[in-house]
Amino acid sequence: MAVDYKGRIPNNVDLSGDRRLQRALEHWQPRFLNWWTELGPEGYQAADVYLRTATAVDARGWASFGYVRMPDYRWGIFLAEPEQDRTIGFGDEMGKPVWPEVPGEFRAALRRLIVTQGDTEPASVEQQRRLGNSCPSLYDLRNLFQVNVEEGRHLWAMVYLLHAHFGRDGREEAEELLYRHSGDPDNPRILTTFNEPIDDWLSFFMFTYFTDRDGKYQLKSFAESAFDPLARTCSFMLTEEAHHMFVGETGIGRIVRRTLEVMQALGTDDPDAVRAQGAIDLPTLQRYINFWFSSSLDLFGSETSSNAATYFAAGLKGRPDEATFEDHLCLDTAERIAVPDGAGGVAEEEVPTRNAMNEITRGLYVKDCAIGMTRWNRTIKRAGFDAELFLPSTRFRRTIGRWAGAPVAPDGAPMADDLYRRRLPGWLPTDGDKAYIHSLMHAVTEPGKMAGWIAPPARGIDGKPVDYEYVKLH
Ligand code: BYC
Repeated sequence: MAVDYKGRIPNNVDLSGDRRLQRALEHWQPRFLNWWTELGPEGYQAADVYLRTATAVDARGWASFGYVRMPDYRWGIFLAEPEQDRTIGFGDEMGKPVWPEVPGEFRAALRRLIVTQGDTEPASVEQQRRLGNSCPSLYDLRNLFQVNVEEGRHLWAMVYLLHAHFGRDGREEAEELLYRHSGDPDNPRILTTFNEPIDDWLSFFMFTYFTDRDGKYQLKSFAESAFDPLARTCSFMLTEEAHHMFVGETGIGRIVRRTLEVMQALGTDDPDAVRAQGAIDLPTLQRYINFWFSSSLDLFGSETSSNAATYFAAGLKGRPDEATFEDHLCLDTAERIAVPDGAGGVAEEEVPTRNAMNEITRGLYVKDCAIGMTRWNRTIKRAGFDAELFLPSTRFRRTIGRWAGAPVAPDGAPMADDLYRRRLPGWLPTDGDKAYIHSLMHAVTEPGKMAGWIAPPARGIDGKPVDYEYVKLH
């Protein structure tokens, strides 16, 4: 399906064939650009950034690289190729043709899901807007901006669905997406994690590792949707999302490598000694992992959810890679899930599988998160140290779901409430940790140079060397 780059809004949805929709989106476009100027990346708007832009949606060559000033980025509307005769793959409507339009009875639920997804995209750009001023290298600066422009495009993806399929309500929701702001006490973003500040690069890498990975699993669930335009738009978003998680995984991996170099040179893993050399000690990394992992777990919703059961039954939202499951109806099956027993311990509860969909998806996510941990721990072992980074228990520091507020240690052990409250601050980044991390954040903008707390990447972007001038500052 050809991509039309001639119009004001690049697209492969034949926008010029629907004048009303085109006009409505062209009306929204300057608002988006105003938002980008006010709340997008601070500084660097006039810099030439070596960015990839989507030029086709097929598996080959959808990315074209070149220097672009961010405000000139061609944010467009791209849906994956339609699958001929696609049928609904799960739930009560299984086997029936997928829907090109929203059925009236599911309008409110679908709008809510699309708005929640859409809200996260500009939120993340807002959260990260000041990071350019303290980039560890031009390579990293470019990656930050790549992530930012693509999150902006993902907002376009959701706004297109709202405008094209939800009439006046959809247009109003699209406006609201630019009025809510991350961390705004009066008008916050919808989901908790998207109101957390990201004002240092360690948090950025944690966010792209843990929170963008929630994005991967939510998008995979939507890629199964019976509402075909949603499925197709999310399939395409997933191809872009992969790079965001790459940034997180390699970012943390490079920090670990640099820390290990310092530990080896010193012959100790003593945090103070490591810090004295300007690297980030492993216990501090663990505290950041504890924070961002637990926050991201909340994004899957409650362990038992009638919302999730309804979405599955109706065909609105499936499980990630639904085809890999045997039973797509889940009518008479049950799952055993761990819940607080009310007396400080853990009990097992049997719940209908449909009500446990959030927990099933969270379980897949946790396994995926563990892959990076294994890789980093291997590096630590190879360097001759027996320290280990770990994922805290899924019951630790939850604010959503059955474990919300439960006093549980990072290793999963239930504990007395007052002891938990006293110990919790020590398991999370402390004020001292934050002050130390912030003290490391100084912009390094000479091509090929790296800040002292992070190792260089193994290779550059698009076959270019690491010392390529990824951002031309003028
Ligand atoms: N914070 O039945 P429950 C991404 C609400 S990330 C605040 O447990 P449900 C990205 C919930 O809305 C992916 N509120 O949950 C990453 C409900 O409210 P109401 C984003 C929360 O509905 C990085 C109530 O609690 N996409 O793309 O089964 C950079 C009880 O809900 C939270 C999506 O999330 C929370 N953490 O599932 C850029 C997909 N969790 O109805 C982008 C769309 C729950 O009582 N969203 N609540 O007012 C959904 O599918 C579902 O809304 C959720 C919740 C999975 C979030």
